[in-house]
Amino acid sequence: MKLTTTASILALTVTLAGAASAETWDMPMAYPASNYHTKNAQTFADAVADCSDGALEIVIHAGGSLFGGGEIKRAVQLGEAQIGERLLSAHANENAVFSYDSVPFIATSFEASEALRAAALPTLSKVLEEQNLVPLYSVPWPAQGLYFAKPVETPEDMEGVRFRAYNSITARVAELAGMIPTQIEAADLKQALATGVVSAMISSGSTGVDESVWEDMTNFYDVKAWLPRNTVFVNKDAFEGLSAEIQTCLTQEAEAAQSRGTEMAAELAGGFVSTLAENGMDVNPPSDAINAKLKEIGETMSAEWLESAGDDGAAIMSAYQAQ
Ligand code: PCA
Repeated sequence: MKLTTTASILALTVTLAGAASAETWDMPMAYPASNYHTKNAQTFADAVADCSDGALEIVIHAGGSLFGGGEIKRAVQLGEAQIGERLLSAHANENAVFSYDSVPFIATSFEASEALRAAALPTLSKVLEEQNLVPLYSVPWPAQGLYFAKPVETPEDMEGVRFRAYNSITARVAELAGMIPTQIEAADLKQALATGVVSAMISSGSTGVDESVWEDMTNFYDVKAWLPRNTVFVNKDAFEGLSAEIQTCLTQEAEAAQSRGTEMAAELAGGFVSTLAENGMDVNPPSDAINAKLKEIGETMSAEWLESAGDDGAAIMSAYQAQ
């Protein structure tokens, strides 16, 4: 009896000591728990718990529940959360480099998106580091298509339509097409559609399925305009506070998460579009007239992006073209 008590006290002491040295990080994410980005991040968090022997626990807060999409980056910069995931292109107002992945028609396949990611990484890391952030991994969304609540065959059909934007690039596409953009997070999209605040958007089949947008929209045009990425980054001080072993555990699992997430996106892309059709949406390629208009918009926007992203932007694009 005495021995058992001593043993249990010992065990308790060891557990408490272990718990005291373990670190817990909050990881705010903007998209739903069911989304593949979020599932992939959960696998990443589990793998980090594993390779750090429980010393680093990452707790995921999906769907904007801890910080809304627009607040995640700042929260991690300030250390209010240690790690987070964000659609970085939504911060192009701070630095145009953040929207390197969303310039229309520059990279329109998974392969091209991967080449562009690699080309941009040195510049992106530099810019993020100046903001006290270290990039860990990024995963693409499937290619972006246009959603409407009516058939749209000509550029005139787009005029005056209220359009959900998720960053300044998508707002600019809308503007150049004569539509009226409002920036709305995916977490607020269903309500905005249901109440008629917006009736169109550009996004992937993934978000269309996550938000069952067939309840409010009827047409999907598979434009394949670009593949935006979600980027996972960590507060630089938090990262530097880790031991070298745990830093390696984190960066190795991040690398694995990037490949795994990219594969998930590519495998799921076709099914998302089929699900839109199965739920009654008309899925079509864009008409020639719409295509021509979008190409013209793309050219305007490429020139605008290069102008606003300056030398950093030029470095990214020439590294991309050199591949
Ligand atoms: N889904 C996200 C960003 C890009 C995408 O495909 C969204 O609509 O918010």
